[in-house]
Amino acid sequence: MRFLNAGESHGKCLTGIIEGFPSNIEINAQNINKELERRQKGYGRGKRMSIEKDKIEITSGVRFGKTLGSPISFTIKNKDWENWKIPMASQKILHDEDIKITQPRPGHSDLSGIIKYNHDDVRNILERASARETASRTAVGAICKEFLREFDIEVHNRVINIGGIEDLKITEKGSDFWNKIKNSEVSVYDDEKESKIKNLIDDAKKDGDTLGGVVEVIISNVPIGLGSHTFYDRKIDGKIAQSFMSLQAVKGVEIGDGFLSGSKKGSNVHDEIYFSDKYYRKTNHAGGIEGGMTNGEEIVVKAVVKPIPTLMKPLKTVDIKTKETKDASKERSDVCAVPAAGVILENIAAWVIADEFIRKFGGDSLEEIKRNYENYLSYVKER
Ligand code: EPS
Repeated sequence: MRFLNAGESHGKCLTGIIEGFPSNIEINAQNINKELERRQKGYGRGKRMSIEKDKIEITSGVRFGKTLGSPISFTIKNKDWENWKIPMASQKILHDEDIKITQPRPGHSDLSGIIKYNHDDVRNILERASARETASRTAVGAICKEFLREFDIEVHNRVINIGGIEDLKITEKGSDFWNKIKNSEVSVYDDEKESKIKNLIDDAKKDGDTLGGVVEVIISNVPIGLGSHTFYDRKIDGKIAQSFMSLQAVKGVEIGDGFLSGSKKGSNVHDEIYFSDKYYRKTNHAGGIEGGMTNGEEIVVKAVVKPIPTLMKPLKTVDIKTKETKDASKERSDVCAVPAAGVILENIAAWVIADEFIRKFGGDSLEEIKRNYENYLSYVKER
């Protein structure tokens, strides 16, 4: 499978096309809209989120609620477009030259982008660099979740750190675990931590500052053998890392114990193998992946999200026109988007797993993939 997306943050709409998606998968637009809504939430988001009410409009590839096997295309309208018709017009129209942004923000794509693409207005870069683009990636992932549900594969996320306040407590994941996290305004389990984090976000807002954090994505019920040890671009951990790193603001990804493994001995890092009806491990330091392949345990991936580079109390920069030292430009923005990043990464993970699943169990229709999958499961049972 592959997908393409397009759209500027304040343009008319976001667009996505998925190619290679199998036929006969039930697609419920309400489920996709729920994911889009989750992405918009989270304490610390800015005023833009009160303007947008993201909804998917499927424009091809689905008929009577089921995929056809043809390319699936969709749009998500930007409601804010009404306010940006002139400054973001695609036609050559008379406009105020003073709207140009010339003070690139440290930590943003602004400066490298205008040099690389030879622009004199930072807006020509920031519009596409904006995390608005992630609405379409979330929709793609949500469509993949409709597929993964057929195979009981679940993807969840939780926030384990915002601005240094951690919610890492190892909790027995009871039946309410993920619901509680979904209902938290900052996607944490612990209520006390939630209020501490919200206070921290309020303080950062007052100070004109921003906050980052760490998100954990967990994928369960994945079969043994997605990915491969044989080649660099077939390793599933490599694919997960690439796709996670491609999310705006992500500066690091780890699988399982990740960076912590560097300070431990092998005997404390590797998960011993047992057998009782099937192979299993009592620990999961590997985060469900060994040698570039899934090993049947839960896949556990963490990503660190840096604080948003748009500061209301701006850092110093250089004006690209005058070369004078100035304050960086200020755009309306969020104070903290870590909970939103968690939802996006969850859906990005759904894309990677669905893509690998379809690669391994091949087939053009859901029925064909199911046959192949069940056949593989009975083979694995015999081993
Ligand atoms: C963003 C800046 C803000 C965020 C935006 C990402 O937008 P605006 O400048 O319009 O206020 O709200 O996120 C979204 C629009 C979204 O849908 O997530 C940025 O600079 O990346």
